[in-house]
Amino acid sequence: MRFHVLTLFPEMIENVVNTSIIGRAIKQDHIEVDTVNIRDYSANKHMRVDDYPYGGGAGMVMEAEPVYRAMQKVNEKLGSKPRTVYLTPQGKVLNQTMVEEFAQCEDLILLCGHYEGIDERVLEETVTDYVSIGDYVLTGGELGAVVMIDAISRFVPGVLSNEESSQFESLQDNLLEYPHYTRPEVWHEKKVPEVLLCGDHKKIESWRYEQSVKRTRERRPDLLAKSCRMYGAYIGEEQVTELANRFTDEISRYGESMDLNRKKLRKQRFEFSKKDLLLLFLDKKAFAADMDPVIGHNFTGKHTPCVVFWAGKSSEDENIAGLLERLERRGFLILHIFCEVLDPERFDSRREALRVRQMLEKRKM
Ligand code: 6GU
Repeated sequence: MRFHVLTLFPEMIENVVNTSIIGRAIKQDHIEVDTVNIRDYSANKHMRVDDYPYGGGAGMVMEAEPVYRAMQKVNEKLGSKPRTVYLTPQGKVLNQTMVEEFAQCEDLILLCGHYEGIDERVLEETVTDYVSIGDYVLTGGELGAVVMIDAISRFVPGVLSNEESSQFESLQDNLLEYPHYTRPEVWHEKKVPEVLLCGDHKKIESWRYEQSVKRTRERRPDLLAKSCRMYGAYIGEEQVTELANRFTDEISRYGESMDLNRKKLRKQRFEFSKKDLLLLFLDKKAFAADMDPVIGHNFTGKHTPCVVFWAGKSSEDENIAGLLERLERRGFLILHIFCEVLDPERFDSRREALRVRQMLEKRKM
């Protein structure tokens, strides 16, 4: 991935990105960070790039032309117009889903403003996204740009080692991380929680989940309101089973798989709440005669959101249409039906998980 940073202070970017993990990623060619000094594109013999604001008021405004020329230079070099982010406190506040979305880009232009901002007209012509890194004001966009580069690069293959892996992200479930401990077992008379020494992974995982919820409730109740428990239920051939498990692991650290191929599970009753999310993976086998009655009859929702992955071509398929209707009658809100995505050769679980997360966020806005 390549970042192109347009700024009046290139050294501010360079000093940060050539350090630590991002510095290593650049040396190993996993990412590239090019800086473009907007001042080099000044249309003025004194290399001035700012002027007084029309209408009066405090401060200076960056002129449109130097920014435009710098931008054109980058676009010409690339032979395309990549997504172009203007870093500004007037932008959408950056979050982990946005970070993952930007990580899908091959090239990304980051435009940093200074003074009171940039002439609106050049922004209208060139900028695709307005991003802020929080509700406070900085002296310029450079710190925002390096924050974005750092957060995005973590998702570029090869940037993190196995130990640094981004597979289980804090925040992917809209939960904060649980507390961590290392040796010694006792420090300042404080003992490491007993459960972490017991060796029972199921128990440890469930303790960590509780701790995450507790911590999120105390420190970030706004996040907790957005978090939901994910259930990946599937019926189908082995391939669908594998894919459903892979997806459930990808989208949530604490996701639970439900194998509805097992008769026992199809008979058991399940009640889902508003805070759950049901992910249903169905191939054609799900509608075979011996599978009927299948899903829907033993599930009850309470405005429970539900996303369906269906092997067939269309959601109007008569098999699936009946099932969807039944689910809606039983208290589920069908958010989306992904058709023809269950081909194990082509299924990109990370990409699909991102799509579901984007959908959930849109819904909660
Ligand atoms: Cl990206 N830029 C500036 N100047 N201030 C900010 C910001 C960005 N994000 C929050 N405050």
